[in-house]
Order: sequence, then structure tokens, then C-alpha cells
Amino acid sequence: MAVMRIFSSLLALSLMAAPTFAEEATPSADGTIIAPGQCHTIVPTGEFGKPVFVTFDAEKKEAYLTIVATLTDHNYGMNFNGYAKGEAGYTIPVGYKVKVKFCNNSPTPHSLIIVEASEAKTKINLGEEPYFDGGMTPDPLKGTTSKIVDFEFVVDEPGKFAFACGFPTHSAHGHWIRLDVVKDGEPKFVEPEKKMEEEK
Ligand SMILES: [Cu+2]
Repeated sequence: MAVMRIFSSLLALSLMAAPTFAEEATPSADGTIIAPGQCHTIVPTGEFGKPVFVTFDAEKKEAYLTIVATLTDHNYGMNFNGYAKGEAGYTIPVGYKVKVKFCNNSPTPHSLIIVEASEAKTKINLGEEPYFDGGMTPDPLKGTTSKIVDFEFVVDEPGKFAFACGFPTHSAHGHWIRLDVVKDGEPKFVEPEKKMEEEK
């Protein structure tokens, strides 16, 4: 009987974990399951179908970011929006509310947590205390798989920060992009200069 009970609870667990595709993708704090490899479908596109990783409302002082873990194979998949090791990142003016739509494109667990840039490069374990209140996905040490998760925070201090993967060892292996909080200007996603030159 005990065996049966274990078996049925395992079955229940596996049913719970099975992807249940909601009629409409309505991301919540707990996340919405998305099929692996489909995160690109939630990234808005601009001119020539180019992905738009940030939009903003200057009056409301709100920035809307879309950040995809494992968008490409770059850095063994440990990238955000196709970039790793701080080679790209966001510039956000101080005082903005940052609303992030995070999507893990992979069945491998990843997460996001805001830390100081110097920590992103070196620390094996980034913990569960984001630099800015609310600045992380739930349970960053465990991460999420193939999910969309929303979170928001206010950048109330200028400095060099990072959107880093909180899954142990990932950030130290390059799974982070920059978050530069600047005194003024507009929210931007800044890609490496080389890429921008190629596009000219
Ligand atoms: Cu990761």
C-alpha cells in the first residue's frame, strides 16, 4: 500500500508539473509555462523585425524590459537576450520603475537577480537578496524552467549593476548582462559596438 501511495503521489506530482497551456498567456508572479524555445514569441519587434528589449513611458518614469534566458546558444546557452559576460546591457535613469518580463527559453533552470556588477563576475552564489527591492525572479537559487515570470523594482541609486542568473555558478560563468543606472537620459538596451557597426 505504501508503495502505491508513493506511486500515486508521484503521479500527481508529474501531472502537476506537466505543461498546462493556458488559453491566454497571462504571466503572474508564479509564472506561465511556455514551450521550450518559444520565448522569442514574447519579444516585441521593431523595424526590420529587430527585437525590442526595452520600451518606456517617460512621463510615468517606467521602463518595460523583456529579458530572455538562453535566447541563443551563445556561452553554452548561459546568456540573456543573446549576450553574456556583461557584453550588453540596459541603461536606466535613476528613479525609474523597471518592469521586467523574464522568459526562460530552456528546460535548464535559470533565474534573474539584481546584484552589483562586481559580484556578478565573481560570486558563485548570489543569494536571494536583490540589490533593489523586488529585483529578482522567485527562488533565484533554484531558477525556473521554460517559464515567463514578471517582476518589478525601482532603481533609486545610480551605479553599475547586473541582471545576473542566480542559479549557482552561472553568473560566474558569464550568465549576466549589465544594468547601468545613470543620472538622466532614456532607458536603452545597449549592444556591443561591433554589432551596431555591422548594422550600419
Ligand atoms: Cu543561468
